[in-house]
Amino acid sequence: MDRRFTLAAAVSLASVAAAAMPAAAQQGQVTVYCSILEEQCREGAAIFEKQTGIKVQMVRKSTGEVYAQVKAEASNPRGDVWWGGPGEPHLQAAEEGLLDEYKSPKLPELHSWAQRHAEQAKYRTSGIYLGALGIGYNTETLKEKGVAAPKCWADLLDPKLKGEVQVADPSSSGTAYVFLATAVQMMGEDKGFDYLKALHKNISQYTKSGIAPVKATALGETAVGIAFMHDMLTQRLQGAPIAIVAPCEGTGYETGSVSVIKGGKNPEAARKFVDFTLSPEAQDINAKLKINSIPSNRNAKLSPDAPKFEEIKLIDYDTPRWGSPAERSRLLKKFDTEVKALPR
Ligand code: S7P
Repeated sequence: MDRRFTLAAAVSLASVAAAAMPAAAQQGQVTVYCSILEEQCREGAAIFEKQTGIKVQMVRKSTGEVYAQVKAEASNPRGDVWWGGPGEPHLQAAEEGLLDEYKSPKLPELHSWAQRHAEQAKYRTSGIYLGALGIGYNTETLKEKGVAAPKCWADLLDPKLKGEVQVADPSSSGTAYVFLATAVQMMGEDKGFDYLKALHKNISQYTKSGIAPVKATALGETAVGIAFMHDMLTQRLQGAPIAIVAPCEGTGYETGSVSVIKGGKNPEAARKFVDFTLSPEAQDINAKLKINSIPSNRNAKLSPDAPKFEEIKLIDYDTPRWGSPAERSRLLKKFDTEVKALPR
């Protein structure tokens, strides 16, 4: 038999067989712990699978929950990538040796703030978006209750708002941790905790996820929610009677992050997924879903509706400091014992 013919036939048969196989079987898989919103996670997975043929196993959890899971799984990591959520839990995980260093070739396409974030983290996490923290209130509910519209953090202490303010729990939610760190940084630790204790009297519940207070405000289940301004804007663009406030005293902000989990089973696919999250294709998902955080890739679409950072009084928020293991663990413990445990 002609050996060349046999080889050529074998190669061509193999290509036919490969073409008939599902793309995922050819390219492997990646497990992504996703801390942005469910709809963003789903859309991202679909685009990435189509682009690469790599099958995405997506698990959506709040940022603090993913941090706890990655830590608990450290001796046998099950996740490959951690996509999204404020930077502090990512930084804590990085410092604790739970994340891999990865210098994505996409980094030069990013805004300088995102490049700085990656550099400060020794490339164990990278910045994908910015979002400013704010107050949202349901205009109809507030009117019914005869409460003046809040303009400042201090206004949320109004006794008329008893049981009418929602924010998430900072242990599970990255959003709420940014709120806790903002209060401490803006007011000083003692006054910040005094404020949180006073606010506690008006809190109806500390929700697990950061987005829950936004949805509750949109539905009028709570009069006031504390969360990222762009998430409240999404609800307003969908017709909810939500007004958005950049607090008069100033506010903090998040650096949304992405990281490769150390010891994951699919490191190559993980790095590809990180490259994807830093690309305009992934970051444009936000514009499509009307989620108006500020993308880190200079070529990604910035929605004209996005909250204008230059018009918001931002504090000099120190993400690396509040993301250090010592500070984050200490603040969370103090919040649990000195604020959450208080009667209301
Ligand atoms: O991209 C929208 C966004 O809200 O998703 C993340 C998410 O809400 C964080 O959830 P937790 O607070 O529950 O951890 C935010 O980082 C981001 O702005």
